[in-house]
Amino acid sequence: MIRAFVALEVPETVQEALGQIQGRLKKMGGSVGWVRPDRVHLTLKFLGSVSEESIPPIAEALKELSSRTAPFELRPKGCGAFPSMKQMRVIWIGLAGDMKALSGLKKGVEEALRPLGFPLEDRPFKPHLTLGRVKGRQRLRSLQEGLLAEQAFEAEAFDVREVVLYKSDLRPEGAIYTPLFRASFNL
Ligand code: 2AM
Repeated sequence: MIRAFVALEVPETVQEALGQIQGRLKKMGGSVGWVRPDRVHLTLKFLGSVSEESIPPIAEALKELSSRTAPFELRPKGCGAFPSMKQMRVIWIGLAGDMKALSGLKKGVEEALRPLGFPLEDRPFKPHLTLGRVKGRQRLRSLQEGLLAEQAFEAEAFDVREVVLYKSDLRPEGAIYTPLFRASFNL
């Protein structure tokens, strides 16, 4: 079985800016599993464990969706924590730009994969880039203050031109994500 998800890649220029904000937040201390900047992505749909045979139809469905999708622009902007700043389990970077196109793409992915047996997501879509996952409560106050000080964070805008089907391998040192299939937008 393959642990799979559909996501958008972020370009290197953005990864660098994410590495910089991570560096500043790391100084606040705390126990956080920081996502390596080159592994940061925008998840559209987590598929869970899928069989090897189901990869080609998933790829085909994403290809069909991409053939009627136009490129659009996104810009990393702001930051916060899930489920809340107080509870802080996931530290994220927000997104601005063509949010309508992004929501449309998310909906398109849901609809494309539904016939393959993937149930529609019932939680609202909260587009984000996960920067780190909080592992312990120590120095949490300092981390919260650090994150509040970064509210004005922005990185360079980038064009979204494809969706990527990823394989995720869970490792003690952090998950490894490998692209299995890229579906380029064709409009
Ligand atoms: P994230 O986008 O908030 O980081 C690969 O595991 C990606 O799928 C992660 O980046 C993760 O969240 C997202 N994801 C969504 N639902 C998940 C789940 N139930 N288990 C693991 N990852 C999930």
